[in-house]
Amino acid sequence: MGYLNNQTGYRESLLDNRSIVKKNNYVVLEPDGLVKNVIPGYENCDTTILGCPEMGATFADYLVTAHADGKNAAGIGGDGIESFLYVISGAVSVKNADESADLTEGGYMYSPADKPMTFENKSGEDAKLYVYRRRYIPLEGHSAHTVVGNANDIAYMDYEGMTNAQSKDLLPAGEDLGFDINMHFLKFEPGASHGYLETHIQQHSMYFLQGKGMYNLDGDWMPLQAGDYVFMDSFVPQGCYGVGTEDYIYIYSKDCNRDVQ
Ligand code: UGY
Ligand code: MN
Repeated sequence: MGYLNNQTGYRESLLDNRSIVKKNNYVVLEPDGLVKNVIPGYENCDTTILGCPEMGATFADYLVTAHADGKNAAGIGGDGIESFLYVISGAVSVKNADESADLTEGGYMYSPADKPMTFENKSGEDAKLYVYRRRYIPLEGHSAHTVVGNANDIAYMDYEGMTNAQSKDLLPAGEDLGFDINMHFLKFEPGASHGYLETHIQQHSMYFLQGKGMYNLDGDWMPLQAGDYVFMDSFVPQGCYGVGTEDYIYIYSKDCNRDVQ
């Protein structure tokens, strides 16, 4: 076992890591394996690319730790790319051509494809951010608009007739065809599950915010928990149940409101 360095703690990490990469199918990235990427525009930030076209995703998403004075002043998105930023912890200020806002935990901004979004951490403490960007698919007669909100201010709704599984929508894509993506929360009480194994054309990115569960991805049962990330390609069979003592919650993206490209 000479190739495993058990003096620095790497040994356990190498043996225990649950990450799995099946390109054009599903990808699980657990926090232990994430590496920092240098990305032009991000200053004083630790930034990791998660979902990306290299996996088969039609989007790119990122986990960003913005240190004190960390920022992206060059702007995320614009030139046909829509963007979304969610505050996992800490606080940042965000801005686009329409609006500026001070976001705290649970806060988010969606910025349409013609409006780059900037952020800056003026709080003096680290802020952990989830950032998503995707090439917008226009629809004649409709357009998306800037949305600023906080997930904590949005009530959960029963999910597909169940009371022990609930969801909330962060963007108004259900009422407005101008939006070609939505961002949702799903919450499962311990023991609660999807009502069926889903198969659908939409891709997902998922970041697990709380709790533990067992997730079926293309027939593989995976233990997934807070801090984990998942990319799912189109038609990956998917479903989960919550385990443990606290609710199992994740934020996820889902493309919507467009025909097959
Ligand atoms: O909306 C969804 O497709 C969602 N229920 N998928 C999932 O949680 N894997
Ligand atoms: Mn789904």
